[in-house]
Amino acid sequence: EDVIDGYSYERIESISKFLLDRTKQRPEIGIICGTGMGGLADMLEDKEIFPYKDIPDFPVSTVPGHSGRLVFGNLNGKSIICMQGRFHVYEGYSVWKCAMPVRVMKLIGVKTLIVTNAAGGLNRNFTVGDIMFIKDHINFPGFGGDNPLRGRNDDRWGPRFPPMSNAYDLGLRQLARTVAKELNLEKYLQEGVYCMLGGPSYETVSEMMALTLLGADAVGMSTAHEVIAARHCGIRVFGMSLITNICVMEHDSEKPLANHEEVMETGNRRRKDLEKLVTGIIMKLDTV
Ligand code: 6GU
Repeated sequence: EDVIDGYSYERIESISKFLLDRTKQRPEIGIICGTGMGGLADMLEDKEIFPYKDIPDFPVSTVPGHSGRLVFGNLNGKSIICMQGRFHVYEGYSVWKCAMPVRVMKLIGVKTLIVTNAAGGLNRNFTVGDIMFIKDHINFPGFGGDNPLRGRNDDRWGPRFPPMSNAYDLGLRQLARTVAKELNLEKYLQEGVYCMLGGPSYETVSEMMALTLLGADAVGMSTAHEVIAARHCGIRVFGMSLITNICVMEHDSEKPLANHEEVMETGNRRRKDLEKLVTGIIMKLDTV
């Protein structure tokens, strides 16, 4: 058989059952923490922590700066499930495996997913430390046929050919803008298109220029496949990128390129603001 089976519905059901048997929490909000943003999970109260290695049939994440655990907890009385550390294609996992935890969240009862990531800024108006609300994505691996929904479709998740227009919920973005205003974070605020590439190498100058021509404002190595899986099964999505470095788009430039240390450091510097933003959004979620 040449058709991808991925994780069957039943396999994901048994993963979610494993978790539901071990926690009384029934979160309707999920968070995926990007590089350097694991503090989002740390701020939860009454945490119940499941390291990926202790969850049967779960992959394990291998990147420095990513803890690799599912955290259940409360934020001002609201139950949350948080992926502290995500799976990346460059670790060697297929996109459908990387996106699988989103389906676990679905069976746990998640209705709204907040995804965060560290990204390189392509838009010339961006500066390091900006927060970009994602209004759309370009799923580059998808251009080549590598989509998390590739393979047999199980209609219990969603349709064979799901639309991806309005993948990033407008109502949630408007709410997030209000929260950012209240927190005086407007000066760091951007809104734009996130482009996912597989990594792990950063982009060449010519590749960055090509992505800019395509309309991308930021580039990173995650998120798009998770959002596709979420939209497929009817979870609404809010996404934001922390701009950790600015892409140098000149050939023969002496300026240094992005490095993982810079990405981590910017994450640490703006962590508190991101946490406040996410908390504020979650507090107001009932209103949209
Ligand atoms: Cl410049 N590129 C990619 N692909 N991912 C990043 C990045 C750049 N900066 C942070 N993450």
